[in-house]
Amino acid sequence: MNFYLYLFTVFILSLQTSCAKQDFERPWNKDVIYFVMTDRFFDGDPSNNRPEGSDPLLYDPAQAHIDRYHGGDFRGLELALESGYFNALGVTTIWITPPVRNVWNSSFDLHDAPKTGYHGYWAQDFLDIDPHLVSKRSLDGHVNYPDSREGRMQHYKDLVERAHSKGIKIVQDIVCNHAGPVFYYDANGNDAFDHQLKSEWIQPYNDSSRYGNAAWTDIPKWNLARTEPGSTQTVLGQRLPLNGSLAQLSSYGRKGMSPGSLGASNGEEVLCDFFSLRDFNTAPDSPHFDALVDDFVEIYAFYIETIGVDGFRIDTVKHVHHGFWDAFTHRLRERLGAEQAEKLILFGEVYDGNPAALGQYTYRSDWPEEQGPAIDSLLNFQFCYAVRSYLRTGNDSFGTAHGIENAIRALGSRPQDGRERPYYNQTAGPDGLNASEKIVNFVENHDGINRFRVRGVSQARHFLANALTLAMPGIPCLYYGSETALQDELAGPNEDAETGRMTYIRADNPQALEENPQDEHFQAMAELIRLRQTLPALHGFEIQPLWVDSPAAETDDGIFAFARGGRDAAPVVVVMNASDKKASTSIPGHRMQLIDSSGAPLLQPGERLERVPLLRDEGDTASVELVWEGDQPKASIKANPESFHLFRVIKE
Ligand SMILES: [Ca+2]
Ligand SMILES: [Ca+2]
Ligand SMILES: [Ca+2]
Repeated sequence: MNFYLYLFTVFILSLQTSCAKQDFERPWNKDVIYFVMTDRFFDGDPSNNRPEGSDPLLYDPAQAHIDRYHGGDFRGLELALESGYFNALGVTTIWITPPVRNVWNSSFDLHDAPKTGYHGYWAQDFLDIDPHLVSKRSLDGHVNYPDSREGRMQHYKDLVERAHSKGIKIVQDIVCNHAGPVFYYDANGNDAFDHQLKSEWIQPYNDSSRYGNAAWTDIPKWNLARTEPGSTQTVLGQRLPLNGSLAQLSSYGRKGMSPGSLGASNGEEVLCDFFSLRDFNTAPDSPHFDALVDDFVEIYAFYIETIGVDGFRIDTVKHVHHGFWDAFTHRLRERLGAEQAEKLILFGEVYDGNPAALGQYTYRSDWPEEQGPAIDSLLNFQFCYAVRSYLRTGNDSFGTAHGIENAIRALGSRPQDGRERPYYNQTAGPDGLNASEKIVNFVENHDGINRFRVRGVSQARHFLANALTLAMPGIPCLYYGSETALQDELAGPNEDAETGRMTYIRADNPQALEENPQDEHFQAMAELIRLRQTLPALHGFEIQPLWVDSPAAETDDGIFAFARGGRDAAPVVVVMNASDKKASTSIPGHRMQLIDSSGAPLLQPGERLERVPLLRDEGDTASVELVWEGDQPKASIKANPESFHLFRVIKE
């Protein structure tokens, strides 16, 4: 065979195999997740911005009103995939907001402020894709998608396949806690939905019983209708035997909502409506429990098996009975079989900074009889809050990194309250990794905690926070727009706001898709992502905090340092300085001790630390003074203001 022809053949073969889902051999700790709100990424197809029959008020062509549709869609993601945008950044997984058909408007005060389902968390049909997201034709123009569930699912499947062909996994955001406002409470007893009355959307929490006046809604222009699917369906040639439980009022709690209950831990947070979103009654002793679990398992297994998605991010975990998660995760893994279950990740959202509150869901409620994992891992809100206390204090001031040290220690320790189990389940899941090893670290998201970079938070601080996320054990998750340090100027550091959900690639500036990868911040982020993937210590699991800013002296103000690797990989030392002055890993009389997580020296005599050069460097930005006390290596590493450093151990 001609050599060049041979090369070409190998190239084609490798392309073909990389398209197939089962060829993702990399474990989840080697992935870097990019979280995107599909409606806010890029409007690749303006023809779907006002689906047929929808209220035209719900779409904002200016892409300014935070509560209305901005037009972002699957085509926008496909165009970004094709342009090589995500590959240039180096992210390997895209987590998309729920793509299912939503209630399009939820507002008792429509005339003043439409509040729309652009984010995807208000399901109306769990087995259909929202018409705002899909196109009439495939990207190459060769396939027409019928205007039906079938056509919309085909477009979703094509999007997932396209991502796979670029080496990128897709994580779908799923909800089991609630549907959208699919029924109303007939508060005035007139057998009609008076949508201008708040009381018909939201009823006060009823502790003792259920409301008997719930009735299905039907307002087509807002896509308000009885939940689907209501019976067995066949989609893309796949028959889904369903009990129809989602379309039965008896499957819902119908207890109303109290504003305080969302932060409660007395059980109300599990039983109440989420504002006007209708709560499923997920109690394991309810008559419909098995039917409800099985319907969710069947529907979500379809997205894995037939659509090809690689994992689920699970919404509102703490608002669902723990026993529901036991049954759902077990039955889903059984339903998929060993081979698929091994590739799957299930990570959950529990809006809480306490590791005991987070980690409990990695255990089954019948632990210790059953040791295996329930939900694989959690979004690490403890880490998120800790990084914010350190780096997002506003006006370029900084806090302490002690909270980050606590979050690191929580991954491998147990509570001090006498409980016999660690915070996170250490029993490996089907993929061989445990909950600590798959913890999902992030510093910003779409909810009230908002973007990291708001008013008063510099680009440098934002970079440090993301660099820290990429240097942690677990799975780093970056929020869309963070690659160019997108700033939310409407919100400040101590405000609860969702204003960071802005459109990233704006309709009036589509060339940003090509131009942003040239941005310096983008390239610096891409470089760190590459380093995480190529240095085994950075995607490994071993970590040892080495230095946290001490109140004893000012010489180390703003410093945080830790070691990665040591026993399981060639060590890397990470040093960062959050202050606006030079600072070092030492105070008078004390230097940073260089040890791994077992307490053993990171360096042997004859070795030294060598700084990994980074794009963000301006000249020599850190100096290392290494001293030996006997066979114990210690270092005073002096770092420039607001700087981030990686050091490798090399022979002299
Ligand atoms: Ca669109
Ligand atoms: Ca009424
Ligand atoms: Ca609930």
